[in-house]
Amino acid sequence: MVRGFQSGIVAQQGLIAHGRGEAFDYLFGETTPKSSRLATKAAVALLLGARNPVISINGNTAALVPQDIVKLARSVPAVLEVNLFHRSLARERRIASLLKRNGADQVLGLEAKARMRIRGVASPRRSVDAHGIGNADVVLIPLEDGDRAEALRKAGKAVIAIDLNPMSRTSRSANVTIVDNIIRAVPELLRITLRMKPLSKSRLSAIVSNFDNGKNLGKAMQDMIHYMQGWEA
Ligand code: PTJ
Repeated sequence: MVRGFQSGIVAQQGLIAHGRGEAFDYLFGETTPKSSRLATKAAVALLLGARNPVISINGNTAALVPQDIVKLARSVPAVLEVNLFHRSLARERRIASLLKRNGADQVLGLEAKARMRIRGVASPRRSVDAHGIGNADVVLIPLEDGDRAEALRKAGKAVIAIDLNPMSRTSRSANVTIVDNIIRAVPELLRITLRMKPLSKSRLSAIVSNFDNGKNLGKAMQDMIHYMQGWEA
């Protein structure tokens, strides 16, 4: 993250956000909670069943999992779009070129002409690519702010969040929340995508319908409590 900051990929605020995430990660013993395995399957079912799936990329995501996020986009396949909270054209360009160096053919989010606005978002994240997030039915938003997660839902999109805080507004407003560190969650999404690819559309949609995000977030809290109860100095 420090290297990502020094090379202009990560925003200053991204370092603080990372610390917030790490604090929660300690409460899970820095391992993938059991509850997130179910969420990962539901997320993959949503991605594989989508017409226009898009993966939204911010500075932290680009710095932490540049290679695996590109591999995930290729294997679904899904579109990659740079969408920053603390927006700057220079950082957008650096992130897009980092993704391209890691194998991405196309990265949306930089073309000023293609911009459209998502209603109800005050931050610069409201501006999205009309051919990317604007046209998406399913959007994966790692480390997102609550306003845009809610606005994407209101715009009729299915939202998949990756967020270590099970109580955040983003976690609560997503259709599927993977409560895990992005450095473990994305490789796992990739592994499960390759495994679930042969499943039929009806099987994928059954997996999505059987998933209850509110209930699963409750399980994530239980996972956290369970870890802390078993901890001895
Ligand atoms: O690059 P930008 O300009 O788009 O900015 C990105 C940040 C992350 C700075 C921006 O989106 C932000 O401020 O996000 P928040 O509101 O802090 O939300 C980030 C959420 O991600 C918080 O709930 C953190 O607990 C969580 N988080 C932080 N690091 C990780 C994480 N979740 C999973 N894995 C992590 N490594």
